[in-house]
Amino acid sequence: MDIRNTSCRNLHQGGYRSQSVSSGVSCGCPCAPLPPLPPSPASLAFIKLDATSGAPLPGATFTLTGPGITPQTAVSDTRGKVRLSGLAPGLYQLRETAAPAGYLPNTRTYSVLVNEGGSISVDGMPAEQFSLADMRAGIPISDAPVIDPITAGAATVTGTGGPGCSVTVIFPNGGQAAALVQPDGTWGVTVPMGFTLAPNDTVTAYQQCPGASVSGPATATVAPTPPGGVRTVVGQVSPIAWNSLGFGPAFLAQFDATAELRTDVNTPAPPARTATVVPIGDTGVGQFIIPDVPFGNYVLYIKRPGYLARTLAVTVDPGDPNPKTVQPPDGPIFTLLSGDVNDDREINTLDSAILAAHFFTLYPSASYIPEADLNADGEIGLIDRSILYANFFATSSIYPGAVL
Ligand SMILES: [Ca+2]
Ligand SMILES: [Ca+2]
Repeated sequence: MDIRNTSCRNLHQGGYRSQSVSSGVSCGCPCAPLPPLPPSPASLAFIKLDATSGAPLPGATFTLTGPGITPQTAVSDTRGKVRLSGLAPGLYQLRETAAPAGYLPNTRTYSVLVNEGGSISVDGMPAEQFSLADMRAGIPISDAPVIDPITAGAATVTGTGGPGCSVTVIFPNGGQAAALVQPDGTWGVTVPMGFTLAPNDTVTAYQQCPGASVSGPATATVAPTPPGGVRTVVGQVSPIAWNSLGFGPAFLAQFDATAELRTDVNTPAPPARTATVVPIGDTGVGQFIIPDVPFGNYVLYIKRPGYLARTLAVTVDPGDPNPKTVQPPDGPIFTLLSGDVNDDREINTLDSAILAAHFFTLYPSASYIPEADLNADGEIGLIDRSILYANFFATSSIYPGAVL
């Protein structure tokens, strides 16, 4: 059997082709190549025109890109002149990246060839004969809005634009928010619920002004929250008048609870970091938002007059998202138990004595006290006493993770 043929067949079966082998012969030229002449930087200059009138058109932005160069940008001046200088020999691409207001941008990409001798051609035509005209738009195009710098976790996106124009913001999750530009030229939208802006996210905004078409996009990249910064601390609270009996939205509207970050359970942090618990629609749940909390260790203290305080050790540090959501160990919502009339974190005879002293008083009489009106119905009466006795001897220790 011929081994070479077998080998050859196997190679072909494997899908390979034979290769030619380099002979290794080098060039016999005796002289070294001449060193290249230093490239002579060239300049490309051309005129930007109004396509209808032929008049010079200022305010058009051009960008020149090419291998190994930083993109170069130039704007046409009052005489319509555009100048891009310092060009080394090579092939570049020229594009109009922004048209003046009221004009349709020229979308073509032009090839710019800079020769060794410094002469330039555009799309094969001598640069001296090159000019570029923009069509006036049938409808003027709105200017793109300006987006203010955004940091990760921001709750709002703001910027400037034309007063009376509308701005639409597109978020990385596809969510949109729109706002009217105020008379002072500012606008602001809220980041969609359930979405948090992360570092390096891109936010896009468009502007549309009355009588004009939609602008091109404006974009902004989300910056990381600076170290040593702050976080917004948020959480949810729900009242429980007695044991697991909940109360509805009408009750919650009167549920004047506050959430506070303290340096320890008995010491409010200086300055005060307190927020009111605000009802979330008709859900029967309220939300607190404590902004600008510096990194550190805190005790979260949630209190409604007449209810056992809820406490929780909370650490705010750079690893936290913004906003930072705090929740108790037993679920997403801090529930509060009623009957602690004197606010000593225990429901006992002291509380019942105070309630008895204010028995059968009605809001807004001087003897009515909200902390004894446990079901917040405007009357201190039998229901409140029943609630208090149902919760008798309960202390803040019923809450897992409580700081006592
Ligand atoms: Ca008490
Ligand atoms: Ca009552």
